[in-house]
Amino acid sequence: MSDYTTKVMDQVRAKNAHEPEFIQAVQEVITTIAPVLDAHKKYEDNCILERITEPERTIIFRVPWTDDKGNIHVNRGYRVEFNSAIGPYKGGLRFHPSVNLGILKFLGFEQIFKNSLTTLAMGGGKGGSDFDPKGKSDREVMRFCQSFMTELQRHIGPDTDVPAGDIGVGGREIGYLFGQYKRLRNEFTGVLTGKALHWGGSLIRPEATGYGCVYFAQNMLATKGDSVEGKVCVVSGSGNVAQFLVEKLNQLGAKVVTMSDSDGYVYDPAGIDLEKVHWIMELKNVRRGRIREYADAFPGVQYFPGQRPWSVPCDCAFPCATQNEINGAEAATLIKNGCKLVAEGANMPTDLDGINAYLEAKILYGPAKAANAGGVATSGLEMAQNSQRLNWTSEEVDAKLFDIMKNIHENAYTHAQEFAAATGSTDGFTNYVAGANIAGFVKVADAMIDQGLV
Ligand code: NDP
Ligand code: 2IT
Repeated sequence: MSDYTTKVMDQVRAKNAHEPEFIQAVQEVITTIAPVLDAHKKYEDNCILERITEPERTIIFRVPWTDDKGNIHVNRGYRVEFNSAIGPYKGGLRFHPSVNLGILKFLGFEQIFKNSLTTLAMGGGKGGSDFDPKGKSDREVMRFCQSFMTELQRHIGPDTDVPAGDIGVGGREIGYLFGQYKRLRNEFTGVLTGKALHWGGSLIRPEATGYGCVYFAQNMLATKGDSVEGKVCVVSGSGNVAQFLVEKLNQLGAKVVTMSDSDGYVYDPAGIDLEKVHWIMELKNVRRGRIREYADAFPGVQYFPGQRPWSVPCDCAFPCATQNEINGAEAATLIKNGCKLVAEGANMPTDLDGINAYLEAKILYGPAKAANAGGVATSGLEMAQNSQRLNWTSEEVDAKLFDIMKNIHENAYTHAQEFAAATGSTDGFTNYVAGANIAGFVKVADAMIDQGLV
């Protein structure tokens, strides 16, 4: 690290001492963009790192709501409006008991560079609440969403800040949030993405993160003349991202042997085929059940309570649950068992030791902000359709998603090669972490310089 990056990293640690996930996300970016900072002094002269690591605005608010028995509950709501250099703030809302400011700052920070990579005009933001939708009735979730939006509505808008879903926020929650926004503001606009199809949503948005992640994996494999066909795949999670990722892997001829939730994982040596993954969609999205029920429903399946799936031998791994779900030891186990590709559907699922293990082993590693950018990219396509008051066909949206993922791969690949010596991208290896971070950073940093000290 240079003097400049060391100084900024020290400042970030001191200022955000109680936010380990945020510090981790910043460290990953700052250490890998060092070559471009060394090559172009304008970034240091304009204090870009100091500015880009500080959110433009952070909103924290009380969310009071009543349960079905009339008891009062109070949760904390957040929106981190991190960076608007290249477009309105854009990023999901997460409802999960673990949510705190540090986690949302890491997610918002990642979103800046991810959105930049999509090629669309979107700044970075993230929000959410420590509310736990699990075990709540639809009416309780509705009352919570209405209370949350009653405050959030004054801070967002289709040209200001456009939230979407993330963990714990799917079609049901987006519906309740949109309804309350419309009622309070008396306007029907594209203020949220992930809407249902018959009131402004885009075809393929539910599928986009999972499909996009597989397209990214295909692009990485193509550089080796290979494809996902016939590959044994280990997947974590069983929510939105994991479901459609497993669907696409099946469509392309891969075999998926695990899925999980926060209670444990299932191992199905026969493969979680299309019929089985559609059963999981019904289990998770309609009955809101647990993954362990899969082991009772299908023969030959083992359930491992309290464990993550990374000890299962595989060709490819797709973490699609949450941050830091693969540590250094788990990454080493994956590699030892023959894993040749990791593509991240979740945000920051691998810790810094794990990333180093992938890079040392020189496997194909698609970091989150590149590999899972298909979701927010398709949100950008939903915004475009809303602005035009038109709906594109699923073939049109999927083709655009496919092209965007190809471009993101190319962009990360090219930037890794441009700084080959510094990123270790030699002898046929590509450091996509460095490539994606540099490509995402340069566009935002140059826009910040153009727009002056704001
Ligand atoms: P969902 O809420 O639909 O599903 C989340 C899945 O991950 C569930 O299976 C859940 O299990 C599991 N999970 C959540 N938290 C934990 C935890 N602490 N430990 C173990 N398992 C956990 O969310 P998504 O599928 O939308 O999101 C999954 C990941 O993908 C997140 O990292 C998200 O930020 C990222 N992402 C999502 C995008 C999107 O468009 N939705 C876009 C890009 C990234 P359980 O049911 O037990 O909680
Ligand atoms: O992490 C992410 O990119 C998302 N949760 C999707 C954000 C969006 O605005 O669609």
